[in-house]
Amino acid sequence: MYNEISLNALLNREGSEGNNSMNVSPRSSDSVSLGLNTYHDIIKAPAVDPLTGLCSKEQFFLLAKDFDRKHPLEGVDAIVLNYNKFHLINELYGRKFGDKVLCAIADCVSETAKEHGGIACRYDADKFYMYIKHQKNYDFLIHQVSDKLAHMMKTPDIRVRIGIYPDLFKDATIEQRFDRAMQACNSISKFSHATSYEIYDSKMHEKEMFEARLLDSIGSAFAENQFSLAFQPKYNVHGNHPKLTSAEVLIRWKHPEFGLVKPDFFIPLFEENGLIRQLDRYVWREAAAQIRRWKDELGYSIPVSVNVSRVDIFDPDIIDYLKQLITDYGIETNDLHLEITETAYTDNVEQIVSVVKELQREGFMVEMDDFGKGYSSINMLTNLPLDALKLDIGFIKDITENNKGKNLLGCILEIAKLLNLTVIAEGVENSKQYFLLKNAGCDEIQGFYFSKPLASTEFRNLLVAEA
Ligand code: G
Ligand code: G
Ligand code: MN
Repeated sequence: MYNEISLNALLNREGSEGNNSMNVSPRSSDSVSLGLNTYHDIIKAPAVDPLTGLCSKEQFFLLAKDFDRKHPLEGVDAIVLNYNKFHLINELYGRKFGDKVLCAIADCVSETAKEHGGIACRYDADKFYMYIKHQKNYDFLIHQVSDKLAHMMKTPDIRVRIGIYPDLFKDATIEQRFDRAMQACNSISKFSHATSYEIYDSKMHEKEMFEARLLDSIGSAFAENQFSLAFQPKYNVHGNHPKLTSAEVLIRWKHPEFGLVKPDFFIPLFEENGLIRQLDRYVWREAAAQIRRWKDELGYSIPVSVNVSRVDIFDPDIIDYLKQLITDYGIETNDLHLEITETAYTDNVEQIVSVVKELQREGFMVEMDDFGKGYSSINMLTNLPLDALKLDIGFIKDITENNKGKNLLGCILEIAKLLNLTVIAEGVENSKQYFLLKNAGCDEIQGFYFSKPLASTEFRNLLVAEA
């Protein structure tokens, strides 16, 4: 039934019945009046998605563009539908059933698009796109693309995250509009329990523009030394008096226009476009140089830990680069500790295990950062090469008021002792938290209770004062 595409092409005014929708069959030139080039492109592009019979995404974009060309003043909406946890349906009920559900979704989505004078396609896997006439209200989507389906298929409730880009800014290309709809879609939590939609708004637009300008200024940031290192003290709390023993290096960006930009904001941006590798290498080199300077000035080494992005783990030269740093500055591998975020371990277990094993063989100390933030698993801990565990700030936050948290802390510390891991608590802000963590057996403590991150000279002064 799907060999001949009969999709409701957009709002072609030459179409029949006075409404501005019509059927487009890309294989018969008489039923559609497109420009010659477009027509050529359309027949060259794969026509259908073989599983669902919806038009292919290539066709979809060509038809949407063609509509825009013909109806520059018509309001339209770009809509992205992301069906949650679809792989679970495959796993629980088998692929064949999964395929059936996808076809049912395709029918629902394409019917909805048709009813609103538009077209639909399956973008990939369980992601669908719709391009429809501009709507004033989108509540109908919830029923049309999820409730109705769940009814039809009797599947476990199917949740959809829906992102919408209404045609407000006439300057955007079709691809940009769908990217923005996708951004709106991604702003809905993956863990949301109901089907919901989000409309791309001016706040998202501003954020996007800000990010673009930040990315644009990265080149001059390196050239003009806008990045600097802050050192947050880490105290060993075994004895009666806490002892300042090391620091975590945190990057700071002093932007000439935006002021101090927080790493929480720009690290993910740098990770997305791969620049994180350059940034982290810069930080590691500066940290190694600082370890050297303190060694010369004080006569002893102060180990510091640097953050290693999950992206760095895929850098084939990471080990050689770090080894070279040690040689260049004449320091020891155990002076430079490496903090690797917990989610890097869950994302790509095999890669990380081999890289971390090699780093440890070379003598580097490896700390798992943000432990307790993601899907921490005890099994993961026993199987991974590691020297230290850094408890996530979120875990510490309400630990003094939370009995479950206290018990869990006890368990984690017991397991850590069995595995010979040092346990570091970060984000410790007050004496109540401090004493609870110290008495429970944490080895090191970092946080505002002792000190905020400091400039290198301030950190040195503190070292000297406490020696
Ligand atoms: O203190 P602060 O707001 O600086 O840190 C925010 C987050 O940014 C932390 O999760 C920290 O791990 C990360 N971060 C800080 N400095 C660096 C760095 O040099 N490289 C990487 N990859 N992450 C960093
Ligand atoms: O790399 P990591 O995710 O561990 O980075 C630590 C982050 O926590 C940094 O942003 C640092 O500035 C911040 N931080 C450090 N100590 C405290 C603290 O005691 N309280 C709070 N709220 N934040 C802290
Ligand atoms: Mn860290």
